[in-house]
Parts: sequence; C-alpha cells; structure tokens
Amino acid sequence: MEGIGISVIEHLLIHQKESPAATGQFTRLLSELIFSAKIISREVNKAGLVDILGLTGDINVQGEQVRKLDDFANKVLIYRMQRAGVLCAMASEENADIIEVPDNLPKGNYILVFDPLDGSSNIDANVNIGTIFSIYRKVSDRSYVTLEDFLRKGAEQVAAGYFIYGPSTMLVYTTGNGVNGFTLDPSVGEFLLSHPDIKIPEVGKVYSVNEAYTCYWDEPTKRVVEYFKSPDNERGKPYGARYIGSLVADFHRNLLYGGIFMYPADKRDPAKPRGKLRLLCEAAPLAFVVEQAGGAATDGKDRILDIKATALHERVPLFIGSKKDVEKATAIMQGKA
Ligand code: AHM
Ligand code: MG
Repeated sequence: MEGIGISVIEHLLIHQKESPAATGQFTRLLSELIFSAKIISREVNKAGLVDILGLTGDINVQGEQVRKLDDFANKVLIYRMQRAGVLCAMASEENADIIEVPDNLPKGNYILVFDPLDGSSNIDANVNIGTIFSIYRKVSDRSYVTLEDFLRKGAEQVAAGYFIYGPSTMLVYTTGNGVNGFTLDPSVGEFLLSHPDIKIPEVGKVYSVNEAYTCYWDEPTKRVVEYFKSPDNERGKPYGARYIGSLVADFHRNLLYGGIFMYPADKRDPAKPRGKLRLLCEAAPLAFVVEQAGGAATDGKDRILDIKATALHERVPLFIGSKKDVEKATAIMQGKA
C-alpha cells in the first residue's frame, strides 16, 4: 500500500534475510538504540521549555563542561543498552573507562561505542546536534571484556551511523551494504525510509573547517584550505564555506550535497597534537558511513578505517567527505600535490 513507508526495522529484516548468519541480536540492538534516540529526541525537542538547558557543573573526561542534555542522553543510552541483552560492554565519549554490562543482566557479543550528544555546545542556540554510534563484535572468546576488545580498526565495525536531531529527527546508518537514511515520523513514532542508498557526490561544493585556527596549523594544512578557496583549483572556482561547529550536522549536509569536512591537527595544545575529534566514537563511525556512500576519510595520510586505536579516547585529525576532495586534501598534506 502506497503512502505508508518502510520502517527501519522492516528494512533491516528484509535485508537481513540475505544474511544466513542473522540471529536477531543485531535487530534487537538497533531497536533499543532507536528507542533511546526517540527519548533523547523528545527531550531535545522540548529543551527550551524545561529546565534542562545549561551546564551540570561537572567536567567530563575530555576536560569539557557537561551540559545537562549530554548527561541525560548518556544516561538514557547506558541504561537502555545495558538491558538490551545483546551487548557485553560499551564506551561513551562522556565516560573515562569501559562501561560493562553488570553480571545480573543478560549479555551478548556486541560492543557499542557512542558519542551521546555530539555538538552539544550548540544546544542552547537550537542548532542541530546528534548521537553517533559504532558497533563491533567482541574479538576475544574470554567471558570478560578488556580494552583490547575496543582498540580496533574502524574497518572491523559491524555497523555505524548517527541520529541527527534537527527540524526533523533522522537516522543514517550502514551495516556495510550501502547507507540508508530514515526520518522519524512523529505521528506514528517510527523512522521511515526517506533517503535510500545515499551516495555522496564525488566532488563537493563546500569546505567545512574552523578557519579561526589557521594560526595553529602547519603549512600543508594551510595549503589544503587555500586550495578549496582558490579560483584556480580543479573546480575552477572557490568552494563555499559552511561550518556549523556540530560534526553530525556538518557531516550530514556534506554527505547529502557533497563537500569536505576537516578538523586538522593544530598546535594549540602540545599535549594534543592530533586535532579534537575522537577516533572511536566520531571519526571511525562517520568514516564507515562516508565510504559506504562512495566518499573517503583520512587523517591527512592514512585511511581512517585502517587506523588501530591505541587508547579509548584517542584523537585523530579528520578529512572526510567527497572522495576526490579528500584525496586532494590528503595528497596536499603529503606534499604530493
Ligand atoms: P563534542 O562532542 O564535545 O560536542 O565536541 C565535538 C564538536 C563537533 O561536533 C564539532 O565538529 C567540533 O566539536 C567543533 O569544534 P570547534 O569549536 O573547535 O570548531
Ligand atoms: Mg562529539
């Protein structure tokens, strides 16, 4: 029947039939993630109405102030996902250590890494924010989980994606078989397929970077940004500049319209020479999505998905988006263009 739409779980079940290994565990995991995101979305949507905006007063593991909605989103995800029965452990951008599933709760073999509310410094201005997630299977056959189970290459992800809370709430994700986008229809409470088989244009029209940090960049990074601003680049005209300062929102726009997002390394903090974004909960999941949409992601040298994490909260420079634009930026960073 026309006009009803395909829900995300229906879509997953149709495509899972093609996989003989499907056990229903992943469907359960995704259902629980979706439910958590609906709760977060509900709170984000009424954020201006209740006393939930502002800061909690705490400082998180990254040394940043925790906003109340970050804290709420983190708690919802931990509470619900611990009870899904399909995870053995999780890691959140907001928690210093691995979050284990307690022994009194049923466990599974999946591992979930997430950024509960990315772009949260924008919450008070009603700007789009999102939840980024990354799913792995446990590697070891021990009954307990160790850091080793998390310190993996992004190429080993089973699935990854994000929820974006904006004028509408969307889920964009991949299981390694293309990228699909679903929009929450609040009248029925379901995410319906709205963007099937998303492909990012090979060359984009926009570049996204916080250019205020030019003074902290090395020469190759400055040349990359000059390339995108130059009328003499391969496109023959400057790219437009678009920077929201909310990774999910910047990434999502570039995924749909084409473009490159960059968060390069900078010299601001000698202790953190690797940019701001985190490999496991931000760069790797978005790299999986962009590659599945035909794009690319590097750290200015190597493919993001080939980088093996060495710490839970490791940071990485990020160049992500349209394939040709990322290739060009990487070549300039390597002195090859
Ligand atoms: P967050 O996860 O604490 O929200 O921080 C990550 C955010 C990204 O969403 C965004 O791309 C970046 O920080 C913006 O940083 P800056 O203000 O340095 O440009
Ligand atoms: Mg973030």
